[in-house]
Amino acid sequence: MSSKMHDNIFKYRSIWISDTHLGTKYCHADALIDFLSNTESEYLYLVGDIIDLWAMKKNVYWPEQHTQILRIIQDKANAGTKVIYTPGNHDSPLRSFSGKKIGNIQVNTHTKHTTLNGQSLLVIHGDQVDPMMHTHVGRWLHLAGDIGYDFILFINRHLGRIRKLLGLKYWSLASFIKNNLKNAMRHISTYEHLLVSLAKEHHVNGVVCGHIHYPNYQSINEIKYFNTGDWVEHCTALIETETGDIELVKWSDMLEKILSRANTIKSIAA
Ligand SMILES: [Mn+2]
Repeated sequence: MSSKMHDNIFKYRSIWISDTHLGTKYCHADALIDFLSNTESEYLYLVGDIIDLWAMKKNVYWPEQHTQILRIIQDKANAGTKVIYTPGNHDSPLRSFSGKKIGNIQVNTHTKHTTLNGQSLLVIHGDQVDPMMHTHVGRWLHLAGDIGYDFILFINRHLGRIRKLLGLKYWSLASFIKNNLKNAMRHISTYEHLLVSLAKEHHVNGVVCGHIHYPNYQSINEIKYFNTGDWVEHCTALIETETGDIELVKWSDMLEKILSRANTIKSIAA
């Protein structure tokens, strides 16, 4: 599927996306192009790690679709969508533009959004509170994230054989991963609580962030926590409906709706 299906535009008051990691091969660029082309909003928040300047230092991967994504965003800004970019740790050099505009795109390290029903939300990438960012474990986790699942699957396939060749006893990668998952879940929970504390310091009703690639929403101590997820794995976004409610949306679900609507029209026509 490609680009615009005009009859199926999803209209929202606000959209938040983060962690698209343009400039790496991990970005699901086709899905992101379709999402951006099939949605309209008054506000579009880019909640950090949009362009992965950090990864591009090591290796530049920039297919045509990545330019197209930036162009779609730019066109939206030029057409009147309020586009606000709150850079993350992978695009932190852009933080030096805080308070300024790049074209029609407003850059801020963090910002405040008020929903139609009066809820104030702090919008921030989130690495600012990440305690793991500066530890060995944190760096290792981030590195593992960068290497990705392909590598883990590759190891999984060959590890048993290699260990046998080396005369080592059986060692379960599965339980190793499970233990690491437990640590990861603890890390996520710590992160969520730290952002809620930050929201409290800013005297707001909630916080919208990204960074840990874990789409989620919940209330912690009466503060709303929203994480947009990412476009590396989940292809998710947060949206504010035209009545002021906030929802987590998945591109795959939206695509299914578009396709089933198209099929209904086709069968009516036939
Ligand atoms: Mn990040």
